[in-house]
Parts: sequence; structure tokens; C-alpha cells
Amino acid sequence: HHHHGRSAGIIGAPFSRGQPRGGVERGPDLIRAAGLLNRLHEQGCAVKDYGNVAFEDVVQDEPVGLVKRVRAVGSANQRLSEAVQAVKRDGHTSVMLGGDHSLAIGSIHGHSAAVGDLSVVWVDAHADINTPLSSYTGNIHGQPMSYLLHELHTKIPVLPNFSWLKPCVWAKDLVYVGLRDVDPAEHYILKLLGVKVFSMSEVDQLGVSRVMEETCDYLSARGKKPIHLSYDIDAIDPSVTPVTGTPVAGGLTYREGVYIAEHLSQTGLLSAVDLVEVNPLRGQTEEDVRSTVSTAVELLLACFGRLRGGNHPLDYRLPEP
Ligand code: 6HN
Ligand code: MN
Ligand code: MN
Ligand code: MN
Repeated sequence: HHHHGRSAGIIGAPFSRGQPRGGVERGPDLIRAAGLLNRLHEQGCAVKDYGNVAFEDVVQDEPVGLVKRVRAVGSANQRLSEAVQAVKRDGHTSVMLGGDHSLAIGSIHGHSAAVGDLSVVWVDAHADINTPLSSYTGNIHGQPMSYLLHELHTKIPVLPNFSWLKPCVWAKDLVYVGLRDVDPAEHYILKLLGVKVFSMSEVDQLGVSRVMEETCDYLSARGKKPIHLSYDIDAIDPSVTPVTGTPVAGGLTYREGVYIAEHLSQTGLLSAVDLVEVNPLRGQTEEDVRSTVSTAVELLLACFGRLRGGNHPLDYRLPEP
């Protein structure tokens, strides 16, 4: 085996209560079954599978205002945060396989608790920055960034099973890529806080290579911090990754999606990755599921140094005749 510094600690998070559609809890096992661990290992990455987080079965979970499944989401993210902290303490790049995007709360909290201040790159069709009071769906997968930002702390009500959570990200350390379905309240927040956003308009205008160059320039000008990449599979165009709960037309191409992961990997700062919102029950055909899951795997391989131009081990030597 040839392991060259990179190592992945895989955490499965089979959780769906941040949104109403069943099936997204099957994401972790599907992505593993598509060969993620073997493929990472084959490309020279050390891999440790921490298994699936055992989530508490919350039975009494009445809505809090409009917000659904608050207690289940709070409890799940507390456990996930602890799991991510353990992976970071062991020295791995954390890979959280979701599950829905409410899991970014625990994943980013745990990452920050272990390593300190972070840069966050959020690749998604959606901004997921509604507050519990601005959301009109009540789904917490549309809210995680609001819970995590210091600047929004005073806008977040006290919620059951969330007392463990303290904000840990500054708005200046957050960059969005791929947005194309942003609610009015979310747009107001992004402008109010001056968050750096590369929506699909900017991807069209600048091209993905300039978007990523500007993303990394922007973040490194604010101090080189470990990067947390939160990758929602719905950032990619639904023609490629249809198997997801809230598909939006006009997304990133497969190539743009892979390029984003390649570019962040090359910074050497990638410290944790979320891959969320793969929901096999949303597919029309087997091919829809295969295409979505295999894209998820390719994105993760690119996060761990895989380049489309090829790779070879540092100590590779040609066979002598
Ligand atoms: N996701 N903005 C909508 C909401 O319900 O707040 C959609 C959220 C989608 C969340 O895709 O992770
Ligand atoms: Mn090995
Ligand atoms: Mn999304
Ligand atoms: Mn999302």
C-alpha cells in the first residue's frame, strides 16, 4: 500500500428528519456500496470507516412554531458533532455521508470544536440560511447556516435539544457556490452580512476556474484556516444527479462539480467534507440512482487528490527490464 499523507475518516449519518422525504437516510450505505472506501484506498488514501452514527429515536417531537422535528435534529447533530470531533482528534480528514443537510450543523460544529476557526465552502443550489423564524417550509435542512453563524446568534430562538450548540463560523469565512434557489429572507441575510456568493450567474459569467480561484483568494486573504466543504448533491444539475429531495434546474455540470472538489483538494487545507441529500427514493429509474451515487463518489475522490489528468505515487518507479 502507498499512503501519502492523506487519510479519510468516514462517518455515516443516516438521518432524514431535517426534511419530510424518506429515503435520504439510505445515502451513507449506498455511497459505501458504490465502492467509495476501496476507491479511496486504491488512490493512495488511508481510510478508516467509523460506521454509522446511532441516532436517538425521538418520539415526542411536536413542531416548534413552524419548525419540524426540532428535537430529533438537535439530538442527531449533537451526536454527529461528537463523532466528527473524534475523527479530527484521530488526525483524519472527516467525511460525513448524509443524510439531509441539517447534518451540517453537527458536522461543522464538531469540526470547529476540534480544530478552531474554519473556512466554510457551501456548494448547493440553496443557501440553507433561513432562521427558524424566517423559514416558510419549517424544514431544518434549509436552516443550518443560520444556527452556525455568530452574526445571526440573536435571531435564533431557544430550541429544545439545541442548548449544546454555540455559533462557530464568521460570515467572512463563508463562501457559497452554485446558488440558484434562494428565498427572500435568505437573500436579505446574505446581503446584510456581506457573504461571498458565487451563484450560478457568477459561474456562467466567470467560469468555474475563476470562481474557485476567487473563492480561495478570498478565504486565504482572511487567514489560511482549515476548510470545511459542505457539498449538497443538488448543486449539480438534476440531469446528472436527479436523485435528491429538492432538485433545481440549471445546476453545475459534472465537470464543474468535479473541478470544485479538485481545486479545494489542491489547497491542502481541506479538513472536512459533507456529502448530503442523496435520496434513492426520489429516482424514476435505476440509472438515476446509479448516476447520482457515482457522481457523489467521484466528487469525494476528487476531494482526496484524484485528478482527471492522472496521479501516481510519489515513490513510483518504472519496472526495470
Ligand atoms: N437543501 N429554501 C428552502 C427551505 O425549505 O428553506 C429549500 C431548502 C433546501 C435545503 O437542499 O439542503
Ligand atoms: Mn492500506
Ligand atoms: Mn440544496
Ligand atoms: Mn443544502
